[in-house]
Amino acid sequence: MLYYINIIQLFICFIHLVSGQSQWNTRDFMKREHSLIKPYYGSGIDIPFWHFTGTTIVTPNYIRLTDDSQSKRGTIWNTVPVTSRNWDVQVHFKVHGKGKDLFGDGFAIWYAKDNLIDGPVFGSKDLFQGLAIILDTYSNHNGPHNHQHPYISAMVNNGSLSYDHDRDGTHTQLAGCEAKFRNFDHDTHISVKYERDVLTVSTDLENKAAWKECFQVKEVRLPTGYYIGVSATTGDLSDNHDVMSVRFFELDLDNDVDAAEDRSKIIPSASYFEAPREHVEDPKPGMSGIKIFFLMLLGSIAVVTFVVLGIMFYQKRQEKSRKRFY
Ligand SMILES: *[C@@H]1O[C@H](CO)[C@@H](O)[C@H](O)[C@H]1NC(C)=O
Ligand SMILES: [Ca+2]
Repeated sequence: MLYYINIIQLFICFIHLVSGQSQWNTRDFMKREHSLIKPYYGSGIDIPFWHFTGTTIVTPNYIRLTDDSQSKRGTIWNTVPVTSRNWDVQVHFKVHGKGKDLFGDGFAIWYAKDNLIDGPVFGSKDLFQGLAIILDTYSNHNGPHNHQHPYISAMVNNGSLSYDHDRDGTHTQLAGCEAKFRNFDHDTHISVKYERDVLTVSTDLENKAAWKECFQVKEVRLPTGYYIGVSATTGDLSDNHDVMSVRFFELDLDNDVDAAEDRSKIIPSASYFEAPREHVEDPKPGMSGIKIFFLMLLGSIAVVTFVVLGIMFYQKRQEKSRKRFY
């Protein structure tokens, strides 16, 4: 019997493997010069095509951008500009730490003009040019929020917009989705696909080897010649932010009429921003206890007076009617 169950399990595993692979790598091919896969080191002391800065450390099995301690900032950047117009970047990552309710800050996947410049936006520079996919684990906003964290969002910037941490970037995001991606034992993946100016972000967080769409945005215009990167930070709160692999697929599209257009000089732009959110004011400072007490006292006095007056009025009328009766 035990033997029989084992065979079934093995078979299920096999099906998972096969179906998983067929869903992932289709006819698109991985470009080695934009990918980061094990073993990370080539023959020399450098990782071919990649540089890292800050607290990033490279181990045989993962690249740790930050460990689970405060005030860390680490990045890893591809050093070869992307010439493909249509692509899919798949990042195998792991965010984990001892914090059960408090952890942060998160990490970002970049397609940006400037690589290797550290800064305050999840480890990389603000006022960037390009695309940021932000996996924000900590909600900085004190007031009511329209979504839960962890939260994945996209921001496209021509260098003029500043990422606002206090609002968790909600005023500059194109779209977003809630996604619990922390502290899993199984593998977690994200795919950032840019195809015919449509940006699609999907995740595989449930160990199903299948992509689940997080959001899709049309009419996103990104130039060629930018760099792929991943960066992370911790602040007062922390997490381990690990990258296991980055796989870059050039998408081979049939009849791509625009393929000949030179996109190297265009400025990053997006037509659709998320519908402006209802602007929720932060709560006003509450009334002091004494004020509330006096208001309630005044209220009770008013009620009592009203009731007493009512009773007096009623009695007077009764008296009057009695007098009339006799
Ligand atoms: C840059 O983006 C801002 C905000 O979306 C926009 O107002 C501005 O016109 C853009 N500048 C250029 C040069 O495209
Ligand atoms: Ca945040």
